[in-house]
Amino acid sequence: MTTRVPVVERILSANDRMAEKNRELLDRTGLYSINIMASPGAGKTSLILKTLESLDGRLRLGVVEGDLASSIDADKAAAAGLPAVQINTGGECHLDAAMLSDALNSLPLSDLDLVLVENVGNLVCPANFQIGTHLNVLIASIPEGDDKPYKYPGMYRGVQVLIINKIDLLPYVPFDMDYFQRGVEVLNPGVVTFPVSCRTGEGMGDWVDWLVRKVKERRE
Ligand SMILES: Nc1nc2c(ncn2[C@@H]2O[C@H](COP(=O)(O)OP(=O)(O)O)[C@@H](O)[C@H]2O)c(=O)[nH]1
Ligand SMILES: [Mg+2]
Repeated sequence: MTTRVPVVERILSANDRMAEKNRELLDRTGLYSINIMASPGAGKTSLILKTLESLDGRLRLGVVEGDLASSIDADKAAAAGLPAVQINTGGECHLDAAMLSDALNSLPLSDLDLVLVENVGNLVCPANFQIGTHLNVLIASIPEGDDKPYKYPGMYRGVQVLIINKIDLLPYVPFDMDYFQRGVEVLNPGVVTFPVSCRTGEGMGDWVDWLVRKVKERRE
């Protein structure tokens, strides 16, 4: 008697298939890409602008901005001299792979090294949608409070880099860094972490040096 061996295949959703296509396009063009996620006001746009400044020409950046409405963030990136595309999601609380695909088509990909994607600001939906980028980055900021890893575990689990922004506010805002980091460690042990201030520039050197190494490693 023959026994049937169950074959379990991952059935790709339409979004995952589109995310794979985005990744193929990015890889074919030799581009590295980052999905930046955080709550509203944590400093996503500020990180993009400060990263541009700190890179000082070492990488050529393009920007995709995701918001429910307005082109405020893409306008800021464009004013800083970056090729930028704004996605307005209407009511959606996250970017999806089809939206990123449209945005990539509007960027001069062959002139770029790195695409920074600012996802819609919240700590829930973006964690559940792959868009095809290479790296997921979460920005936590000091005024949000030290309990967020405990309250939004899904977001903290799925990222490869954690940026702790607004460290210039540590003297003024109650924030127990040990408590925060213990919460992160349970969800995402050893996650690469950069404490920074986009206001003063503290910590930005370590972040951009790491980023430049990451982009170069992929090319070798
Ligand atoms: N004190 C301080 N404020 C910051 C820092 N980074 C960003 N901000 C401010 O936080 C607010 C929201 O920043 P923004 O980059 O627009 O956040 P986003 O909504 O995540 O894109 C703005 O008023 C920024 O000037 C920082 O490191 N320190
Ligand atoms: Mg923003």
